[in-house]
Amino acid sequence: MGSVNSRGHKAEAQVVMIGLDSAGKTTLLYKLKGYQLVETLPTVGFNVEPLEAPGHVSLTMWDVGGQTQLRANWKDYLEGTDVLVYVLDSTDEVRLPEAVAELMEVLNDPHMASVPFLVLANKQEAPDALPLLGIRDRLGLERFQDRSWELQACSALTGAGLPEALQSLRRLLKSRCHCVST
Ligand SMILES: Nc1nc2c(ncn2[C@@H]2O[C@H](COP(=O)(O)OP(=O)(O)OP(=O)(O)O)[C@@H](O)[C@H]2O)c(=O)[nH]1
Ligand SMILES: [Mg+2]
Repeated sequence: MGSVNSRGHKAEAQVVMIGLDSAGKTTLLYKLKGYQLVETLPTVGFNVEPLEAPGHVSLTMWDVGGQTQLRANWKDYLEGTDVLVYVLDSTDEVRLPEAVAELMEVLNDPHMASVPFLVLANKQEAPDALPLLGIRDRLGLERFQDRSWELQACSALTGAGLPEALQSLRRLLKSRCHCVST
């Protein structure tokens, strides 16, 4: 994955987005691209789109299907990842432990050693969404002292929190590759 510019630096950052089915990954990708919102279908395989983030950061964003039988394929996308984006459905309290367990498994993959990650607590505009602080406590991310991570609330539906999510991505990429200038 990826390309190299004339100075031998990576020209685009590789961002891999995963999370349980129905977390809102495809909706998020399309919202970031500025596409008209349409009702999505569960992703079988992946979607990939180039994306320009603030500060002239070029991203290639991979959106990988999250249905149970597809999760074994996640590891095929991890090599060469500059930042992992993990999307949570903030309204799905029942499956929060499952979402956390899947995240932990991915973070243990050898290709993910020292890769920074961004957790997006999506669907925050929904009345039954768990508040961000509650989600933070349930994730227990404080145990990851040895790598960079951020947690951000957002709504792929309204777009709230997405500019902040892109800023988080930029900060996390800074520590990772030469595609972000100071
Ligand atoms: N209320 C609300 N619904 C959302 C939001 N984001 C996505 N959804 C809805 O959640 C459902 C699933 O969204 P998708 O984007 O297809 O989910 P996904 O994570 O790509 O799912 P898979 O492709 O199966 O892994 C759709 O009905 C979306 O409209 C959000 O921010 N708020
Ligand atoms: Mg999808």
